[in-house]
Amino acid sequence: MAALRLILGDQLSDGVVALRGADKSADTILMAEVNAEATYVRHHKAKIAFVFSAMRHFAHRLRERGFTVRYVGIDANDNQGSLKAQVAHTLENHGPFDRVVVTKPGEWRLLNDMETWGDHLPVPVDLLDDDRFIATPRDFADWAEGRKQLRMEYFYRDMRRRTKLLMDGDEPAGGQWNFDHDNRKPLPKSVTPPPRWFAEPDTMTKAVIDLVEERFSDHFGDLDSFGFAVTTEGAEQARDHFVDDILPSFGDYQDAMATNEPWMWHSLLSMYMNCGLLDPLDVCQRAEAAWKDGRAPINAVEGFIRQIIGWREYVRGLYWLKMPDYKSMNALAAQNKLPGFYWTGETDMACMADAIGQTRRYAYAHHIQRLMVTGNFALLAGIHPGHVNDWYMVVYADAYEWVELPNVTGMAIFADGGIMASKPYAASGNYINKMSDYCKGCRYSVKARTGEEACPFNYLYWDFIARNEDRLSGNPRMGLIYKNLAKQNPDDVEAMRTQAAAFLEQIGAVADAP
Ligand code: FAD
Ligand code: DLZ
Ligand code: SF4
Repeated sequence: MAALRLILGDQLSDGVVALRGADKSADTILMAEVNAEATYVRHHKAKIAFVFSAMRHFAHRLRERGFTVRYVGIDANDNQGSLKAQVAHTLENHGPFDRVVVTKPGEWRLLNDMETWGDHLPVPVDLLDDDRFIATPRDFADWAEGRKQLRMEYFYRDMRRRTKLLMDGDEPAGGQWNFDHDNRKPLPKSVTPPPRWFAEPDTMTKAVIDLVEERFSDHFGDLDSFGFAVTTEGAEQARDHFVDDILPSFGDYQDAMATNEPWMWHSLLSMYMNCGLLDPLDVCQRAEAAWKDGRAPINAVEGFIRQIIGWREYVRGLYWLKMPDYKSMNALAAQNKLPGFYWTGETDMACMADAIGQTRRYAYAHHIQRLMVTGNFALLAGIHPGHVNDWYMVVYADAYEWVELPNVTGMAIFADGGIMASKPYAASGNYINKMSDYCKGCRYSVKARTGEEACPFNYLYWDFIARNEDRLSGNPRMGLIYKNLAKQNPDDVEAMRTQAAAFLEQIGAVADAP
């Protein structure tokens, strides 16, 4: 008998488990562009175009490999609007099939839904574990068991041992696990980020761009600069460009930001790894080979590999360990609304305008912009985690809840109360000034803490520290900050808090009265 094998938009890997063991002469592969997935959050137009075009190219690739593929476009007459309805419709009209085979989805909401499909469909549903990660959710749970703190650094060391990446026997290559102290440099004036490779949209991608522009015209973001690769070969070209031309300086300026420089030395590979076009372990092995051949220094290669086998694996493990409760955590009782400029980019804060502007244009911002600019602002302004998570899910081409949620709720806004980070990543304008040139072109003064010219990050920072004193002063890593607060003139603190309240009111962030 024949199986119906469903492949989702982020399962575009040749070796994905649902394809393994398929009988090409009998089975059918189902891929469907459905409204439910395109609008459960109102994804950036470029994300929808990227996923749809990559799905269409992958379907073509599967046909070339000899599979029978039923591809349902978003405008197809028989499009049922959701994955479950599309599967039911296919079983009824294009069978007979004796079972449905699916790789477990990356998001809890969809797995939870799929677990009930078998109760409603006429055939059983085989939900297979996604093995495109190094650690399984079980591995992570075992690692987490009995630990008081789930610090990424220790998990990462286990992943190094397991993958044997950058290992010299049992010891870390180069004598250290982590070379981060070499990786915190601001960008010197004399150094310019290198030009980057982008894909030229082919006919199929252009058609998808037109379709998305028309059908999802009210979604956030622009499509004019669309340059994502949408095939395995294209993603491999992006990977090789990164490893050959960019990786050697990846570490040096990893935390740096610069006006109108969206890419710096970042890899721009997350969207390809997250949708399955690139294999993360293979990417890491190629980076390691560059170090072994003397093409890239250890601080760059270790820093890069840590992001993938460390952070990427860690956040996925944490997500599956803590969901579904993780999504409703709000440890700092943040209640405010997301200001409108998160959507328009229209604000006098030069750092926010730059990060949001490039997010609209490219569906991309690098880590420090996400964490220390837009994330930090949301933390300081006390914006409700639901609003912050929605925004991050909407705006980035690489956003899937398994990776977005821990990064926002855990890392950026401390809404999990310290499960992920040992203290909030709260910072005044001083940090942004140190790591970027934004403040030079800003109408606010980063040196001023109160008054018309004062940088909002400054008074919002002290308001955040003061209003969370009961929650955070017991945290040993916050001790110095609270000592500093105690030393300040109470009138100065009060003035900053008053200005913070007025500013939040002015930008429309203050929560409506219950
Ligand atoms: P690089 O800087 O080149 O890093 C290399 C790779 O390491 C990335 O491609 C990514 O796969 C991985 N990586 C690096 N940092 C992280 C991290 N903290 N968590 C998981 N993987 C990491 N990443 C997403 O893939 N999707 C998201 O929705 C997402 N949302 C984020 C939201 C916030 C508030 C923050 C602070 C971070 C978020 N990240 C997210 C993590 C990180 O910012 C992006 O992975 C990175 O910016 C992608 O760009 P890049 O490929 O150029 O990364
Ligand atoms: C992100 C996305 C979008 C925009 N559209 C589709 C789609 O139409 N069909 C599909 O199969 N997958 C899509 N995806 C990816 C899914 O949302 C993703 O598989 C789940 O969120 C689980 O990670
Ligand atoms: Fe951002 Fe403040 Fe610097 Fe302006 S002065 S760019 S608001 S940190």
